[in-house]
Amino acid sequence: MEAVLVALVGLAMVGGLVALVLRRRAQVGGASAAVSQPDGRSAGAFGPTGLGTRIRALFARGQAAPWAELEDLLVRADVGPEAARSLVERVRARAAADGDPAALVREEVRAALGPAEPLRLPEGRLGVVLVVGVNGSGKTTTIGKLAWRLAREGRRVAVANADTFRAAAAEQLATWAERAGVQLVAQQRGADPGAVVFDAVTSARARGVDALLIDTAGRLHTKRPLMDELAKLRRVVEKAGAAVDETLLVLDAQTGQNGIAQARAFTEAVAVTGVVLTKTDGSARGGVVLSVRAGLGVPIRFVGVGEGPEDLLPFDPAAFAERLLA
Ligand SMILES: Nc1nc2c(ncn2[C@@H]2O[C@H](COP(=O)(O)OP(=O)(O)OP(=O)(O)O)[C@@H](O)[C@H]2O)c(=O)[nH]1
Ligand SMILES: [Mg+2]
Repeated sequence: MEAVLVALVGLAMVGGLVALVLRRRAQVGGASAAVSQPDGRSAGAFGPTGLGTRIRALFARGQAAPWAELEDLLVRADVGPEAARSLVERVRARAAADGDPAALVREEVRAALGPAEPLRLPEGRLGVVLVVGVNGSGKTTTIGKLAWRLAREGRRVAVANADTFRAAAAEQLATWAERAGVQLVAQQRGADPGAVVFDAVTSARARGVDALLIDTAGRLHTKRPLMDELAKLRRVVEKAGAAVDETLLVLDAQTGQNGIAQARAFTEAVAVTGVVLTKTDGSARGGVVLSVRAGLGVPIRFVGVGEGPEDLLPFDPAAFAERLLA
């Protein structure tokens, strides 16, 4: 009897262990198959806008078709003049038949943003992400948070500091690499960014890294040689035997329409594949999301909602539209 009991307990323990191992594999595998799937939390990015309330109040006044006022409300929420005009046109065309303008605005915002488009990294070979943007937009912080997220999803991650211009840049990235538990490739200040990138790709390939995130120096879109340098870095990645899979443009949500104009120059100089909209935690003007989508034609991959490692959320358009027009 005792022997049977011992055998049963033993079996249960082995069973538990197997279940635990299987669960761990599923977690890692599941996460890496679907990189950064939207989790709906990005709806918390911007503070309450009150836009839905204002739109409903506008139409409740009984005044005949306040379309100009609606357009004005949208522009003030940073939607951007062109995107606001076309949004109002579409709502107006449907309003006679469909009723509730606030609900129509929400539907049209959703449609304008399209589906969620998470970061795309390859499976089974090195994925390279180049991170670009103007000074202080949040590039280094975004790399730190992204490294942290990808490492938590079970990927082997490395970060490279191609910002050899600013004295404190390497130190800042080193702190993030340590926090995220990922490998750092850096050289001394003043080194050629191309050389850093070549080294980083070579060493990442040798070590079987899954994702290499490259930080670049902040630059003004008006400085031609610096913009050309970004194109050069892309070629260096190729020379080292890899390819840039994603070029993320980091954009400060608080810079409004001026930021969009700068961003457009970036998309013209380098093949930007996605935008990371940072500092959305300090902004109530969520309309900037629409300006980015309409003005740049590039999907928003993530939103930054703070300075901590967990403060980078996959962008969820549906949840965002709900919240903007709540
Ligand atoms: N609140 C908040 N702060 C952020 C966010 N992203 C970045 N920051 C802060 O913005 C400041 C600039 O961030 P960096 O990551 O150094 O910006 P950068 O683009 O690398 O700057 P340069 O390398 O000088 O061009 C830092 O104080 C960050 O902590 C965010 O999503 N929310
Ligand atoms: Mg930086």
